[in-house]
Amino acid sequence: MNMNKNSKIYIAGHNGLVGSAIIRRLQKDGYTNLLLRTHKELELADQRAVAEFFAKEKPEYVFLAAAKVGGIMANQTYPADFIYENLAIQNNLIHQSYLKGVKKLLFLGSSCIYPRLCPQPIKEKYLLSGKLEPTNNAYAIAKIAGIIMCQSYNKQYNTNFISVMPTNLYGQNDNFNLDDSHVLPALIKKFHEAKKNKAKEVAVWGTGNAMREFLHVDDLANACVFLMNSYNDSEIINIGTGEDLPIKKLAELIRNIVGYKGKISWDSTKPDGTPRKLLDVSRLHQLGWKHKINLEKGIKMTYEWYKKNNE
Ligand code: GFB
Repeated sequence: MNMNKNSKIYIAGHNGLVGSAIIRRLQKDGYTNLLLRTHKELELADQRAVAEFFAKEKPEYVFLAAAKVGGIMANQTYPADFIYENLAIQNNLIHQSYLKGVKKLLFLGSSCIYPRLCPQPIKEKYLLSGKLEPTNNAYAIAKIAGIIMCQSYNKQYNTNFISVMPTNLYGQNDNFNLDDSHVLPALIKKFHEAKKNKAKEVAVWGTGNAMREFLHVDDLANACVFLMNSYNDSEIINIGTGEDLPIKKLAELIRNIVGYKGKISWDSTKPDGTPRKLLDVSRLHQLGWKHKINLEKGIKMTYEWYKKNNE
């Protein structure tokens, strides 16, 4: 079931953080027949449009990297958008992949699907063993529905739809808009602007005690191509580094990389979210895959990209 270099591969969401990294990886590996559509060209929430697209283009492999995503505040503010748009997109893409005989589909979930207080590091088998984190349960339920949908189609229709669960991601092409971004890009932007404007202090959200794991998106793309070519099991599989750190340490690391000399203040009116969500990546390691980009190097790469593309 491995892709060959001229397989017709559709990357849904190719302009996003994950989709654009998967494109870079596939092109580097010599896959030449990539099928792409921008959001303007194809509304993935539109069932008829997606059915017509699949009938016309007949992709053989699908990376389902299109989703409505965002950080903790975006999830808390727009839960209806998160659940509606993600269910609509994945329902259409998974169902059409089945109807049109797609050879294999890779569905991207997220580490927020796991229970808020499950044992750490989190094993795939802990899914649905407890209450979800309230700040993002709409998004999490949508992603869990996508997982169960892939597993149900595999069972009933003998499809080959795999579901991968990445930890928090960062890297080039991330969203740096402070209202709906994730923490790492938000802090790069905050410290960069504070340095430029000689601000006295930077407000960081929460208490800083929440622990997070961060994987560079180039490593994620590498893992997705590896799993598309080697993993054919319905069980979900975690993708991460297996290391985490407190937001407090992350803030100090980014402040030093940016070279900001001012103070850090803590805005406790903002939520910490789940106290910890470190993934157990031993199953992925047993398959022979390990991340390559460590956090400090990854942040430096991302900051260089940010300065070149946002100034
Ligand atoms: O990255 P983040 O928004 O998402 O927040 P989650 C991570 C931690 O960073 C929280 C803190 O404890 C935030 O309070 N933080 C500190 C900040 N300063 C900032 C800031 O300026 N911006 C942001 N955004 N956070 C998301 C889920 O949870 O994880 C998504 O809501 C998705 O659905 C994603 O699953 C991977 O890691 O808390």
